[in-house]
Amino acid sequence: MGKTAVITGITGQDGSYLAELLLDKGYRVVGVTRRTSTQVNERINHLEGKLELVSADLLDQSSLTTVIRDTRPDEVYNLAAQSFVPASWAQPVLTGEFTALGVTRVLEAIRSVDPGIRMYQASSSEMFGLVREVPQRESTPFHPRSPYGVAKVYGHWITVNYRESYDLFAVSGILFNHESERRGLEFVTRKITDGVARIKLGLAAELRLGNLDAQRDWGFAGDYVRAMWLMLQQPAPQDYVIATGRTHAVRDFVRLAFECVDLRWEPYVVVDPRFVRPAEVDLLIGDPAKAKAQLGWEPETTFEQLVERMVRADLERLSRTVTV
Ligand code: NAP
Ligand code: G4F
Repeated sequence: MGKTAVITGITGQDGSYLAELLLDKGYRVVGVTRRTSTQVNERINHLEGKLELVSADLLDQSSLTTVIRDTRPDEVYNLAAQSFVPASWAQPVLTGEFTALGVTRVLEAIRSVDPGIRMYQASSSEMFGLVREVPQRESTPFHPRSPYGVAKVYGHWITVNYRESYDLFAVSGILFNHESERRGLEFVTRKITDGVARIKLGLAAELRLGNLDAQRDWGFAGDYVRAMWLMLQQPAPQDYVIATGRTHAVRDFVRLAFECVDLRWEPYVVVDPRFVRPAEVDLLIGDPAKAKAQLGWEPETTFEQLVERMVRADLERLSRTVTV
């Protein structure tokens, strides 16, 4: 009999890639969705019939406990969160409820039903914020720079605390930015590749962005969900940094993306103060040495391949909408 996994955040970028990975491994996969008046499951529609979907919300303890009690998973991947950093200044309390206290609710559901269930918490490099060390590793102190980052620090420490208090197999993956053609359009990489494709196809004249100097350690989401699974297969629960070990400025991503369609970026990109944040995370670069040594994990997709595949995917998608 294969294992059962529950994934919160199944409709998100990472949820869709993780579901594919676990289904390939023979898992029964139960995805948690929240009730909405319209069902937009575009990232997992291709998995219809293979996934079980159940309804619960990170705000609602009893719904989470019911899902765990009824499905009795071997593993729970808590990927659900309010994950967009700018929205966390607009909705700081809600972000705290989802992204911070939501983690406690998932841990409580596991503890009350079966403390033997293994749990993965989606922690973030945003916790490093105003970085105290370069590159950032598991031991680097946190200094979050947004309500989102603060909420993720809470989620990280409550996971560690439940591990230490109740002996749960609960791990925290400190993942650096990871992207794909399934990334939300509001995040900078996808905003750029979508914008480049629109400009190339004559659907847009400019691309408005904020801080072009911010540096991020960008990897491919499909590589990163492998690390999540590996963390739950270890003999003991531990936290890991998952990153490529390379960093690039937003400007580099922009330049490469325009080069993919044989255009220079300068005539099209407009810096718009509306997209500049109240407090910025200037530089993220992770040290994935522990993950490589203990999990045998390494990223397979380079930065250049990532930019190329995202631009190609957006060009293909938008080409289908252009009438000839
Ligand atoms: P995403 O695409 O924004 O997906 C977020 C998911 O959370 C969606 O499925 C969303 O459901 C769900 N969700 C939000 N609020 C919820 C609630 N109250 N109850 C139940 N579900 C709720 O995020 P992602 O990029 O896949 O990231 C996955 C996780 O990793 C997040 O926790 C994120 O903070 C973290 N993380 C991401 C990165 C990255 O670079 N991608 C890096 C580090 C950490 P709806 O579809 O209904 O909105
Ligand atoms: O793509 P972003 O919005 O991602 P950010 O803030 O780094 O957060 C993402 O990665 C985290 C991991 O470190 C996750 F935890 C989090 O959930 C999310 O997935 O912005 C990246 C950088 C920022 O420095 C931002 O100021 O791009 C800069 N940027 C410049 N112009 C912009 C824009 N970001 C966005 N979203 N939109 C712009 O127009």
